[in-house]
Amino acid sequence: MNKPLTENTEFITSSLNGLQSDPKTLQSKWFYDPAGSALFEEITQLPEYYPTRTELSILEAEADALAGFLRDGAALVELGSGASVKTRLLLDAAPQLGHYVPLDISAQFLKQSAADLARDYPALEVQPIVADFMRDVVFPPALENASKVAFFPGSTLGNLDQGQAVELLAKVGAWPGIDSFILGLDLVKDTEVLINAYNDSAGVTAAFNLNLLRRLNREAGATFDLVNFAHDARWNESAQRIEMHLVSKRAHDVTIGEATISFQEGESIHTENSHKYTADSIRDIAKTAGWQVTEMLLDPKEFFAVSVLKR
Ligand code: AVJ
Repeated sequence: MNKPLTENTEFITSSLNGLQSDPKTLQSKWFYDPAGSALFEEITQLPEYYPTRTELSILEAEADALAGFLRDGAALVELGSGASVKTRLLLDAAPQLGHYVPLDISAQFLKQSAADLARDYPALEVQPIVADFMRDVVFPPALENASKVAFFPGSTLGNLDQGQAVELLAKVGAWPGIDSFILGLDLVKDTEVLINAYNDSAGVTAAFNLNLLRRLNREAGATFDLVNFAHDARWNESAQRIEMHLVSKRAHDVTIGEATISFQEGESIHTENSHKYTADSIRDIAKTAGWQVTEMLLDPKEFFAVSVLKR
């Protein structure tokens, strides 16, 4: 299979491109190599990182209501592959489902989580599709006509800027047979709560951020010395997002193959945007993309929203 090789080439070219831009950037989608995925799992357990457990509490409390949106024989199509507790909460509440279709760019991850779910839900047709859901998803003929409900938990949509988010929602809205969209999004709240969620006291988020440089050293032969960079989480008020940066502590050079990247003291590499929404801004992007929000399920503190969108 040539997928890992292609992905590696894309990681290196896109990273070189970002590091040669001004301001410097690296794409957050590259956080999730095996080490990064393990660190993210650890993040979801941190006391400061409320999104995962809050969304879970909403899904738990409202699983039956959400299952009501899944028709007999329908396909639940998850953006990103979930062998996760969240997926299982929905599957448990909706025995009438016909298909579970996880979409993921990582064939290996997809295979494992699909196998786990197929074993635990023998009545369900588990049909993973290796696909980048930002591009066009092609469904196999057997799924073409199935009624589809998209599921995008975890506030992962928050990584996209508004234009990209609308584009993705519109793309999903054009899938054949698409009926509803269950969308989990983190909400705007007290700035300190937000920043602490991305700057935990145990330093796990810092390690997660710095792992991008480690990955470039491993996979691209880069010469990043991690002690030269500091993790930084900032609230960007006008863009309503948390930004993660890696800030160079001193002026120095790093090489990646033939390329030399020069850093000034205090210069940052912008590594992630995590957009936070309000009830209004969720309705806005949905409407712009041709959807209507019919349900918005919140936790008591109103930290997180699970919305149900209809065509
Ligand atoms: C997986 C994109 C939802 O933005 O909160 C966690 C990733 N970054 N801590 C988020 C993340 C730093 C996470 N998402």
